[in-house]
Amino acid sequence: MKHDTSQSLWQAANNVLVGGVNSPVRAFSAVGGDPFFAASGSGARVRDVDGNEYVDYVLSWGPLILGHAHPDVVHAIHNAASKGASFGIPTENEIRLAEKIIAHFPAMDKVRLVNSGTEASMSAIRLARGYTGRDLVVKIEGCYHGHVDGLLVKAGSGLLTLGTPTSPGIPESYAQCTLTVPFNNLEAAREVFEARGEDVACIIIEPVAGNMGLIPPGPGYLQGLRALTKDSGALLIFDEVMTGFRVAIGGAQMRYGVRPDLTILGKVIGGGLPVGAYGGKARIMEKLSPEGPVYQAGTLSGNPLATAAGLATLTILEEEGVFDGIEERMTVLTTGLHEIALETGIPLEVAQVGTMAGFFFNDHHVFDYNDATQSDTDRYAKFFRSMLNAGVYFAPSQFETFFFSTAHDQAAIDHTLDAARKTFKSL
Ligand code: KE4
Repeated sequence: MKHDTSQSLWQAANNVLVGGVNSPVRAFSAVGGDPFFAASGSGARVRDVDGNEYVDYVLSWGPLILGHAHPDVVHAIHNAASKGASFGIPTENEIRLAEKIIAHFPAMDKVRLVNSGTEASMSAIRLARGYTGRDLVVKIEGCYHGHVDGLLVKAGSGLLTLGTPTSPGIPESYAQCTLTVPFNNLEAAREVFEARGEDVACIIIEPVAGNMGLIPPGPGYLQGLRALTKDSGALLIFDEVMTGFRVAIGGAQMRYGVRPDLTILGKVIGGGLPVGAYGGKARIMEKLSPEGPVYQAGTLSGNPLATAAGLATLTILEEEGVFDGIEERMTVLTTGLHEIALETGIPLEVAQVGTMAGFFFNDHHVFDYNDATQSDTDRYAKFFRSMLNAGVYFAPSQFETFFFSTAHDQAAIDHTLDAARKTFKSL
């Protein structure tokens, strides 16, 4: 594959953009080599500036559940743009998108649209603190909720030890309000709530972890967190930025039958344009400005182009059989990958939940962050580069998830499995 144009753009990018990118994971640091530059996308495939084509399993990190440049989404954006890009005045589509979200997420009476998952997480936590009058936040080790100061925190030495920042620029005082517990460990969470429950404003979790690779919740885990928070008066926040409209059309809360107090959404609800959202019961949401005292605002929140793209996406996704079709076809791929690994004797832990999946080069069951970090990241990097050279683009990190769309047809699956057969032999 030729990469001359990508290479020259990469040089230019590094002159003016930090690390050549606008989001760190795009720099391919975890897998080596330099990123390609996207020129266009169509359906399941993305084409780079040198004309190389790849079956795309990153799909802009989840949003493109209808694939690239779906005609209905393109038309919706074009139609909205022809009437004006932004007003900063209420528009009807903000109502219609919120109505659709609430129809699929009955744990929400009201929604606030924002511009990113990070903004939604940050705002939901402020609302939880404002509603409960408490300061402590419990987060789950390995879960990611955007670059929120108080959540870029690693576990303290003990379960009950307040966190320490994982990034410079975050005051110790911020981390001192965050406790971190392991994923899938209800006992650890129980210990925190027994010791500090009355000070805990909320626990925030990716109900299916997607940012340490993909790790589903163990049996009863989410239900257990629901009970703990109910007893202590803390709010349960499901960060469904990735899992919303992905692990089920109603997200993890539909799939596992657990209703959180606040839900965070993003990605799919914007159809590829910048959207985040958070919502919950009216008694909580009414604390938010302008109804209540908890302040949050945004110039481009509910932007007409983004709401149009989101509405077009959800309208197709909720059509009879569309979501199930994606899930069923993705199972053909994940089953095929697992079979190839078995045939070649390469230990591969594969997990699929709905229309998202992950795999670890690991010979143990991966149950939490500690297990995930035991995976063979060098082997993942080799896998990634070999598959990329064969025209298949998986996430440029072992600790990410991959996604499917309505556009990933049998031809895309066959191409991927053929490439995997050759790749696994080289690992
Ligand atoms: P954004 O601020 O990037 O829109 O959303 C942050 C976020 C919040 N919650 C969850 C569960 C998320 O997965 C994310 C963002 N996901 C990453 C992929 N692991 C986005 C890719 C990137 O950072 O460039």
